[in-house]
Amino acid sequence: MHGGLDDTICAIATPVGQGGIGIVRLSGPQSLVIASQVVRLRSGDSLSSVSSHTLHLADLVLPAVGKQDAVRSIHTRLPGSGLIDEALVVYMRAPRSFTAEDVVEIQSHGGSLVLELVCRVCIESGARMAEPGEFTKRAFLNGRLDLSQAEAVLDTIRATSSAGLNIAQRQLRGDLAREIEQARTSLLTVLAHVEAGIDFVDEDISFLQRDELVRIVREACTVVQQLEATAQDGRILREGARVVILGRPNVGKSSLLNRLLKEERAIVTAIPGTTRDVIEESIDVDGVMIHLVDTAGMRDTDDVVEQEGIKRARAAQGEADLLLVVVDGTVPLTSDDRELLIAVKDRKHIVLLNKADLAETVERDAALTDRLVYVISAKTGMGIEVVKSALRAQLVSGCFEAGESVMVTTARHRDALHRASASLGQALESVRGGMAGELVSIDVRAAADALGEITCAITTDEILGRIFSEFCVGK
Ligand SMILES: Nc1nc2c(ncn2[C@@H]2O[C@H](COP(=O)(O)OP(=O)(O)O)[C@@H](O)[C@H]2O)c(=O)[nH]1
Ligand SMILES: [Mg+2]
Repeated sequence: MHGGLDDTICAIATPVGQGGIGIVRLSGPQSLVIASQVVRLRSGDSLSSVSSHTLHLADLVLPAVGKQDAVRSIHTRLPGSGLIDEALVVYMRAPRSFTAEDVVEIQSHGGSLVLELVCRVCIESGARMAEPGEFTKRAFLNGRLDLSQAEAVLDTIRATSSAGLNIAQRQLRGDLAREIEQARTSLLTVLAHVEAGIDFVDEDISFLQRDELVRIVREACTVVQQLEATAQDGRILREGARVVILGRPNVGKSSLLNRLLKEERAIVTAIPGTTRDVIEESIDVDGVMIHLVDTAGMRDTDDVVEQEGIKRARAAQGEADLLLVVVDGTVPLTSDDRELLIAVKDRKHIVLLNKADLAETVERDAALTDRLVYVISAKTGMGIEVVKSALRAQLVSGCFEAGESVMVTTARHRDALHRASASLGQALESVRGGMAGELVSIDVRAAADALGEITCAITTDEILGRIFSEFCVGK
């Protein structure tokens, strides 16, 4: 990725394809000059004379054929008037823009040729094609967003559930960053004291001071551990949860999937072995996205297609956040049922006794004790709403529901918090063991640095590259 901020970047900021409106975005010192090559204001004024943050009607035109071959080649693609489209154009003067640089956004009709031509002219006029995520990266490098906020831009774009969006928005507004920075600052204070010669084990200093330092470290440790504990929920709220439906053939797995989706997605027949592939669909349960996976029933079979299906079912089982084990509740458990129940014993799972509309559900079996068990009918819908609530409750602990607490959603943050918490634990251990202040401070420093990675007070090109490469061009 190019590092410099002195060039002007350009990209189509709206999705590929046809749309009512499409936006080409320019950011950098030459934005106005470059945009002027393609923008002719209807008012007749020059683009550089408009007030910042005002919208102007304009024609988009090809510049006169110059010496450059590139411009000539655009002309051959658009013979005639040289008119590309009409547009609304806005100029946002630095630093009051997304990137904190001079930005021009050209809002034309959303045809891909139109947007491509506008981009081409901008590039022929001196702009550089933006790299994926480069606008957001500039916002970060120019100090308008910290790294956790930049990541929240991506989370906002990708959010598929209201809960995920809610967390992304809180993070974008700096809630996570504030909490992290608070903990980090207090650790830096501790370090400053230690470096100034105050030692945790020094007999000369007052207990008050020493205890105060220990208290600060302990407090930071609690904050870090609490944040780390939200990571599991956070990931599920950000990415959704994978729930895999398992059970022997014909117990009603596909019927359950259809019932949960409220559509006839999977083929249901009375013939065992109907589902041979892995079918995946998503539902939103009260703001939590659940990716449901229907699988081939587990059994011994000579059918090679079904064997492959069962192999895939096993693989899906491994990646699941939760397993829904379906059994036919109208008959006693079979050996296949028992085998499956043993296999999922240590996994998060819910057992569903299906077909309750047919007959009285058979008596409780010892194999079902100490498990979450629900009696349902996939056919009539009985018990399904209860199952949905149970699913959600099992997947997220609900700590985000309060609307107050900050949550951690990415593996990168979780990893940094984990290291910080380990270092702080070590520091407290050293204090208790009567170690010298310098030794304690090594761990406190490591913890502060790990926290700094989240907001990027501490950063490396590698971290930046990894984060921004996840974005698409134009963001
Ligand atoms: N009466 C009744 N029949 C059901 C129920 N769930 C599924 N079935 C029937 O059981 C058979 C197998 O269902 P299916 O969903 O294909 O099972 P799968 O093989 O586990 O996916 C079909 O004939 C369904 O109509 C239920 O709750 N009640
Ligand atoms: Mg099926």
